[in-house]
Amino acid sequence: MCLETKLFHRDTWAEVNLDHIYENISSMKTRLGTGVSLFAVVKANAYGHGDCEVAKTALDAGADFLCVAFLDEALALRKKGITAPILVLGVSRPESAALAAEQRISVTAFDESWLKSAKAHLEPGQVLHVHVKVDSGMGRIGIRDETELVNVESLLKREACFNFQGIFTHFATADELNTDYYEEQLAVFKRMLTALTGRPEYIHAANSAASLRFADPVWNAVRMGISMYGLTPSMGMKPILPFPLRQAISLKSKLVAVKQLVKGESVSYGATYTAKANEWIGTLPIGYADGWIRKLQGQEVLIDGIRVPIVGRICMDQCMIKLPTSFPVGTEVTLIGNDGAESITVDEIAAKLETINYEITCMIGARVPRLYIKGNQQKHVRNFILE
Ligand code: PMH
Repeated sequence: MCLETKLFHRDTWAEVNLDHIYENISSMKTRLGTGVSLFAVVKANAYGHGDCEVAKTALDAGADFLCVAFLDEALALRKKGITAPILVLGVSRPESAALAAEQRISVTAFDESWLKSAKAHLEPGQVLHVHVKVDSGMGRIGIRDETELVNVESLLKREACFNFQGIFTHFATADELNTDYYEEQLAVFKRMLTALTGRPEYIHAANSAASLRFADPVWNAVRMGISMYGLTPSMGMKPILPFPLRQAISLKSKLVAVKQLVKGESVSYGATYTAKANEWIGTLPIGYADGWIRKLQGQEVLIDGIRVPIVGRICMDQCMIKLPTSFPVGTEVTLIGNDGAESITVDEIAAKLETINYEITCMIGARVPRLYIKGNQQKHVRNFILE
């Protein structure tokens, strides 16, 4: 029995090619050269790809740090044996400072009062690693005022319970071809840095888009997210990517039922699709509860290397496709990925849903097992439901 069928019991799964992730990181590292650290962004379950598998691959490929959004995501990585440095990019509760320090998890600070409160929650002798966030124009979190930054720096230096490990900002438009706003943000960040009396170990600003397009001596680390997964930060950037990105994720299913509808018979809730002639219809065990949302009605899938449409409304756990002819139950169907000469990219699904590729990989649900490919072989399966 192959690994795949032992570890999950419904024929819908996502394949994650860790070799591709490794290659994307290696290409970025070559581009960065020496002296610039790589922070691998594995928040949101590694953009839907699976946190510890991607984290391990990133570290193998030479990533220096991992980034997550919330402390719980960092703790989940620690629980799975990841000992590498981790930075929580978002807001942590000051009450969690002792836990973060104990687990050697770096946190983001963006005001003085947070640090004072965190200090009160640390145990004697503990040291909390802190990265200070500067809001240079994203308008999300961060220090916007030089005087406050100076006060934060002196507090961090004064108090032995803090290690001022890094300072960073985040760009709002680095993926847009017009660079005006990016340049303004960079100038704000540089001005803020000049207010400091010293420099922490890590200074980081660039996301994928900025690191794929620009280099600046002001930063000595980059935060690589979407490009690690082989996806372009924006459609506008596709023609100017400095190296090829290899999409890591595919989404697969199998026909679980095949029948012939007689002309005039309908399919699914609302009976919105009616056969115009005698038509072959296949059923797939994937639906909106897996992230394959109802707006994907009409989207094509691949079977035997050809494109066929999803017909009728997508149900919670199932959807139907129109087949050109009868196919055996058990035939593999590709919703994202390659089949023969045909391919459906994450970007195609994003375009269909009028959104960005980031949202597509994140929305593939926890009910879909992830099957990992490494060294060109099926390596292991992660089934979140049975964890
Ligand atoms: N750093 C921070 C602070 C981020 O929020 C993100 C992505 C990254 C780095 C990585 O960016 P990249 O994936 O473009 O390389 N954050 C988000 C977000 O909050 N919404 O979409 C992407």
